[in-house]
Amino acid sequence: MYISQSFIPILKNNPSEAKIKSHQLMLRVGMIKQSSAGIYSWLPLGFKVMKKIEKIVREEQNKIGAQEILMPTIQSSEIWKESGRYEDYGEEMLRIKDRQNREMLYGPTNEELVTDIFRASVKSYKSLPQLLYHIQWKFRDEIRPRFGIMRCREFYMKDAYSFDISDDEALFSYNKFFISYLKTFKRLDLTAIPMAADTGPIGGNLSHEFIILAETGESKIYTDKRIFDLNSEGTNLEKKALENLRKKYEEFYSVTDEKFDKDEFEKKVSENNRLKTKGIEVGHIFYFGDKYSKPMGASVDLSGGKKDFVKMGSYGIGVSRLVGAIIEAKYDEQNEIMKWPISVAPYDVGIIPMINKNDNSALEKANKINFELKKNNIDALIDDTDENFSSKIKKMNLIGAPYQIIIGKQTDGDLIEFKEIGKETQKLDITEITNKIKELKEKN
Ligand code: P5A
Repeated sequence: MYISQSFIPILKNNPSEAKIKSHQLMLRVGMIKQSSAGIYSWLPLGFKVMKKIEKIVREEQNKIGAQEILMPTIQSSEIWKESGRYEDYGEEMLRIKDRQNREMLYGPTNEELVTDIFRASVKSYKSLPQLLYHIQWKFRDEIRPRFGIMRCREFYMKDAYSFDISDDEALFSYNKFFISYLKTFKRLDLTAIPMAADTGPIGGNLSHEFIILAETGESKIYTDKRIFDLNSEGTNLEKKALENLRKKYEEFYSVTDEKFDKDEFEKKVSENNRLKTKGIEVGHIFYFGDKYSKPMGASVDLSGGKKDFVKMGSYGIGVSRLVGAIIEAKYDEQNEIMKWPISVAPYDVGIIPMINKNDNSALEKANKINFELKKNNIDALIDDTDENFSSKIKKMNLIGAPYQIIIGKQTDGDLIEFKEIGKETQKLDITEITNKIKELKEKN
């Protein structure tokens, strides 16, 4: 893709209304455009990144046996009255009336709707467990939408729901999502720490938020530094293995603000391992048993002839928020360099030819290189404008393709100037370059 033909509306300077770096960068390189308070359009660069994140989230859901569905954004108030949340949800819920004067709403979450789907067709314990998820827009009329897409009113969420026969089986499902979240965030090159959290309007008594550290985050966290050394490597999806994985994490004190207890923190964590900081909540999982299944009558036949309400959990990932969270974690604001992880980068490589008025040879060379890259499924953005070299580099550094190819006076013969953004330039031939990028893409 040529920059001259792309829709990447870059601003010369940082927009003054943006207070945190992800919001600044997203506006600066035209990833999003605000359409009204807390509501955004996604422009090509931002949309590309979000779609790549969505793909990874989907793959990791499928790996634990969750099945994808798609529920609508508009819901009937009836099911929310059944669960008792219609009034409780308060002003965050956007309520709408249709032409028959029926009360409808724009879904802030889908516990009721998915329970309604489940109860209509699943009748026997033999069909359990069921793990269902969808990736869909949500609306919450946040009192203070801020920080761009980090806390907005309309946002894109992956929400999953589990249905099980017993508490014990339900915790097995909970643990499947626990590992799936660790793996998802790792593929996005983020370290997200599970922290015991409050359940708020979703309900239940077991819950973890997945938090990435960031000074600009809205969640206050208290944790034991040693938790950062843990990972899920080598853990399979068997019940016991998953139980042990969660135990391994829960051994270390790690909580959000609402769960914080100073005495417990100081008792359990030695002074040099204590970390009080801020973070961004990128995922949140809940176990709430029969909170929805009981009032909504979602029960199944048990083996002995009795019936019981199914035990449920729900599991959310902020897909659109993750775009901002990755920027918060990766953007070097001082040097104005963004480096997207290759797994979600809007382009794999930026090609920067130095173009002179009377000499097209650099652009021709760029086209040839791009042809080779394309053959290997490597997506490049070529700066074909006649701006000066340093402003081209600046622009490409903001767009954040993790690799750059520079075609200038130095380019002689088959060797091409290639660099990982922010690092030293190397001289490689096109085969070496494609192999390097292909290898990295395959790993992710
Ligand atoms: C879990 C799935 C739920 O809604 N019901 C279905 C449960 N959980 S949650 O914590 O409220 O939200 C899940 C994730 O969505 C993101 N998120 C937001 N992103 C942008 N703007 C918002 N206003 C917003 N609210 C929630 C977060 O990543 C959260 O973890």
